[in-house]
Amino acid sequence: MTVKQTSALAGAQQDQARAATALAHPNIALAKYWGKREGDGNIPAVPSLSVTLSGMSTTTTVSFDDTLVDDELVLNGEPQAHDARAKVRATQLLDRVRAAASTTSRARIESVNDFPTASGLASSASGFAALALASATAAGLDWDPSRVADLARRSSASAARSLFSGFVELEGLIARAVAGPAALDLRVLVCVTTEAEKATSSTVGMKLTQAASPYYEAWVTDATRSHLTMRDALLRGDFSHVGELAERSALAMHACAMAAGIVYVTGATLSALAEVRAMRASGLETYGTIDAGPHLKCLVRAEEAVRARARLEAVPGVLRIIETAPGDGARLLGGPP
Ligand code: 2P0
Repeated sequence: MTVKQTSALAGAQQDQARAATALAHPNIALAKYWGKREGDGNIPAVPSLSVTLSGMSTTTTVSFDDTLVDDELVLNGEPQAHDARAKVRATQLLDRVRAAASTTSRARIESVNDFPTASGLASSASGFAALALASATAAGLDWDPSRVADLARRSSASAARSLFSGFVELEGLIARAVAGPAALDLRVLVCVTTEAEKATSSTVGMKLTQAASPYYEAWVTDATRSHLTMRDALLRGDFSHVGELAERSALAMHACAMAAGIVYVTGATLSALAEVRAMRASGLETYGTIDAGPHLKCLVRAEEAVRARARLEAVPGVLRIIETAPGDGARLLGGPP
């Protein structure tokens, strides 16, 4: 046995691994964030208002282990290469945790999504929320949700919102719950149009939009104003007004991005949106929203979800529907062993 093997064995025997598992749901923005403030810190240029969605989840276990020479990431059962984008982003988050906890230990991360990854279904939101909570806990940091949200935001701004339950606002650095899951009797029907990863990440799409869209300034002005109007409508429990503003926010965001050449929608997305609008015209009140990917999300009152779902299932290009509802923020499933 070499000296290296002997010391590795001794390290394993002393096993100082500290572990925690966290579960987080993705969220979708009803009032969208698109664009970042100048400078470092990953701070959104506009406020956003989201709903955290039960019905889809990421579960992540982080184990700090003094015997590791590098962080390891296994995503949906697949070990990620040292320089894979997901692995690099995970290590950046862990580096912040290590600095705060005054440790140099590397960590093993195992993360599983029960829905398509990196295709515009907010897997980075639930992924970084779960990773932030699990890693801070595993490192022994006794942080409140706001502090964990700030850690998550630095990796993916929308992830800060998944720390909280129900309807959540992200304004500058701060994420906070605005209303609980029962504030609207809402269902969100996620119309999955592909299982593939998207070609342009949100981060890149935002940069290109800021650099090249002639409508970017108008977007920032309009998004800031309509966020406040939406918050008022939400606090009144006004489904119709929240829905109208949500559909408008999504279309404004995509119009702004499209003017810079960034197109996330496909024919299937637009077919599903057309069906949402046809339902609305015929008295079944539904609204559509679209994130940085080709899936259409349909907002509908809970008691009308079955009817809307049947109509959307018949739309060509809609592969399947995931039914979600306002849900809880990120939570721990297990602490240090
Ligand atoms: C949102 N999206 O408010 C908007 C609407 C997608 C469309 O936030 O660059 O993964 O990592 O902060 O948070 C998705 O972008 O982007 C997103 P980064 P993130 O939900």
